[in-house]
Amino acid sequence: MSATSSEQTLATAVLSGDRRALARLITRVENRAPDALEALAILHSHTGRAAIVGVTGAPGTGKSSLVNALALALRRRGQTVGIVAVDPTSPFSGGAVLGDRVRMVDLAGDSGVFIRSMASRGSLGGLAATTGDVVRVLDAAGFAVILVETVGAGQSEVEIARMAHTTVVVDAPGLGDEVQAIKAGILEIADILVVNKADRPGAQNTVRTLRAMLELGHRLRTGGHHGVRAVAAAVQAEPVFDSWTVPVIETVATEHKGIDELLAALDRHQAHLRETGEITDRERQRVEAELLARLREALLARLLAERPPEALEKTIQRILRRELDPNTAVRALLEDDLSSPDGKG
Ligand SMILES: Nc1nc2c(ncn2[C@@H]2O[C@H](COP(=O)(O)OP(=O)(O)OP(=O)(O)O)[C@@H](O)[C@H]2O)c(=O)[nH]1
Ligand SMILES: [Mg+2]
Repeated sequence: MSATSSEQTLATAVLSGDRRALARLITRVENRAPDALEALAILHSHTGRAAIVGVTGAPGTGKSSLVNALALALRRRGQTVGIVAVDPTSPFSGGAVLGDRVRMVDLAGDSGVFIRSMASRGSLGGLAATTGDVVRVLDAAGFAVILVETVGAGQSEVEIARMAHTTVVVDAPGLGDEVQAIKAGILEIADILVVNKADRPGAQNTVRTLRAMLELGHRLRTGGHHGVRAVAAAVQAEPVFDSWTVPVIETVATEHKGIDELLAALDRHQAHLRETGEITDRERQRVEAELLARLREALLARLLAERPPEALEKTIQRILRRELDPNTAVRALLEDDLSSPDGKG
C-alpha cells in the first residue's frame, strides 16, 4: 500500500467520525509527518462549517475552567465540541503551577467532545501553522464548535487567537503588574471580554477598567472628539468593524456562573459576523495570512537548503566583523553570491 492510499484511508475514517483515526491523524499533523499533508489536502474541502472560538488571556485567569464550563453548556445544547489547548511557552506562564491547572475531567468519556493539548515547545514548522492544521482536522471531523485556548503572550499566541472567528479575552482581578503588558497587547483583538473570578475582590474594578479601555479604544478608532467629519470618514472607512460593541461579561467559571451570558454573547457575535458579511472578510484575511506565513517558511527552507550549510554562519560572522551589511548580505544570499571577496557581486 502506498503512503497516499493509507493517508486516504485515515482521512476517510476521520470524516466518518472515527475518533481513534482522528487522534492518530492529529499526532501526525503535530509531528509534521510528510504524509499527513495528503490527509490534510483531502480534508480541506470538508472544512468551513465549525464555529472557531479563541479563548486567550494572561496565565491563570481561568481559561481552561471557562473552556470546560462552555463545553459542558454547548453539549447540553446538543452541539459537539473540539478543544485545542496550546500549552504555554512564555516565561510569564509559570503563574499557575501544574497541579493547580484545570484538567478538563468533566468532559472525559463524552464522544461529542474531543480534547487535545498541544505542547508549544519544540513545535516543528511553527506553532500557529500546526494549530491551524489541527483545527482544520477537527473542523473536517464535524465538530460544531472548536474552542482554542492559548495564553495571550507572545507573537504566535496572538497569531493563533486571530485564527478564530470569535476571540474571547479573559481577564481576572488581582493579577500582578507583569500581566498588565500582556493585557494591553491582547485587548484589541477581543470580540468578547470576560472578567472571570468575579467572586474575588476587585472584580468590579477590573470590569470598570476594561470598560474605560474599550471606550477609549473605540473613540480613537472612530475619531472621537476630532469633529463630525472625522467621525463620518472613520465610519465610512470601517462601517462593519465598529458596528460590534465588545461586551464585558462577568463569570465564575468554577461555579458555572455567567456561562449562559457568555454563550449568548458568542451566539450574537456569530450572528453578527454572518449578517454583516464580516465572516467573509475574516476568512479571507485568515487565508491570506496563513498562505503568506507558509510561503515565507517554505521559501526560507528552500533557500537555506540550496546554500552550503555554513553560508548562514559565515554571513553572520562577516556582518559582525563589519565586512558586510545586512542588506547586502540578504541580496548576496538570494543571488548565491557570497564567494566574492567584498561579499557582493
Ligand atoms: N475563585 C475562582 N477561582 C477560579 C475561577 N476560575 C478558575 N479558578 C481557579 O484558578 C486557577 C487557574 O485556573 P485555570 O482554568 O487553570 O486557568 P488558565 O487560565 O487556564 O491557566 P493557564 O492555562 O495556566 O494559563 C485554578 O485553581 C482554578 O480553579 C473563578 O471563577 N473563581
Ligand atoms: Mg489553561
